[in-house]
Amino acid sequence: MTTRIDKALIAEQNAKLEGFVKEDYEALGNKLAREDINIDEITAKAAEFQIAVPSWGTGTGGTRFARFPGIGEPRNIWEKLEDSAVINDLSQATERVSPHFPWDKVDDFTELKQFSDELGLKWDSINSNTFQDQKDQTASFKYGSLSNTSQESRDVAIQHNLDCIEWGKTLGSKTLTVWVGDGSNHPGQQHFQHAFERYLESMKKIYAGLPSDWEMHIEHKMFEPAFYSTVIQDWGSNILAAMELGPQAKSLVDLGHHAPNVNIEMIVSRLIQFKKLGGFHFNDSKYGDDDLDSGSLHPYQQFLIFNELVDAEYRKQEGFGPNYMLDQSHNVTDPIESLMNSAASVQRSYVAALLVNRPLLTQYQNENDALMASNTLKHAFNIDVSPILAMARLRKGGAIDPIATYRASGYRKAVAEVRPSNGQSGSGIV
Ligand code: RM4
Ligand code: MN
Ligand code: MN
Repeated sequence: MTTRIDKALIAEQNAKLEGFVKEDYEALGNKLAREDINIDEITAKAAEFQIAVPSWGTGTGGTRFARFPGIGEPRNIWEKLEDSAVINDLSQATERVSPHFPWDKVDDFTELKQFSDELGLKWDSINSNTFQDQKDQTASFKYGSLSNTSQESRDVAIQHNLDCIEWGKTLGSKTLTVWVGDGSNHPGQQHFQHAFERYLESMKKIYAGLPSDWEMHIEHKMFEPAFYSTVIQDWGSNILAAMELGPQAKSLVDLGHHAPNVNIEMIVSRLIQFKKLGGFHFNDSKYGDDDLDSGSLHPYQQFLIFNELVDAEYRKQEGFGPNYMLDQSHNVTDPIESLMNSAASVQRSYVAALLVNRPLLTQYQNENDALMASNTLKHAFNIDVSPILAMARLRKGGAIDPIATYRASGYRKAVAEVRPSNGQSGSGIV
């Protein structure tokens, strides 16, 4: 049984707000017209914007200490898809789901594809998982996967990634995202160069199994689960690996995987310049890989990243077209609400970046007018684009206020009836 949000409820909730949205939209339209911006063109672009939902994000997350599950949590990929459909129905910005294997492994991938088709969902990048051992695994990942000193462990990890490609083909995906937890916890534990060599040798075998129209996205992460060094630690190691592997290998930027205060937007620019920007995992962070909701803490940073992305779009930069995905851990909120909120937050940054007066910015940059260049960006960032986002949703049949409509639907309570808890409340990052 699939519980969906009743279209009549969306219409009823929208009817309460439609008049106000139209008024605000008209006022914003007049304001933007004074800057020679056609609001409807921006709204059309906002409506096209899509960001993928991570399948694991639909469940309540946790920390190394504990996990406090919510009611009606999805217990398998079928239920995660149902929740993803709700998120997309209301937000109209998340038609893709990014699965994680083997967590989401099923016996019949054709059946899974049929189910996602019925829900109007598509599949984004496939995430492999070699950071934990699976039941009956023949060789352990305790000391790493693709870079393990044992050939046997490396082979298991390589085969798992090749399997992911096969499953992804049935689902219609075109990307494999590889993040490994490989690294060390003690100085001297690992020979840095040899570990990286082993990683590259393994990755070359996976790359060789990539269909010609696929990309492989490499995700770096500074720490955790290895706390002294990780094999793909930063964007430097990441781009080196991507360059070594070939044009189908690109780098993925997870916002939480950098050292504090790193200039992520500049990294994005470098990756764009060298045709190596594969995609994003959006989230926010204060200390490390906190997996806080996107834009909840550093909305200006998120905007500055989109400023680079829109700039690349504006310049028609060759080979540009990154995958956008959320990757957050929802420990104290309803994951559906957080994902809808975050999708809108990222969409907001994109739309605000579309409002930057680029010829003027270029002029200020060329004149070395630092203050006015900076003000040009701030001006766009400070425009409240909420009416554009609301109108984009309304025009596509979504909810003007996704969270209010979701709460009015009673969805979580309804699914709690048919999804009794399986009693698992162990700790864990996801
Ligand atoms: C990692 C990383 C990966 C995600 C896992 C669950 O920190 O962000 O993208 O697959 O968490
Ligand atoms: Mn990630
Ligand atoms: Mn992470």
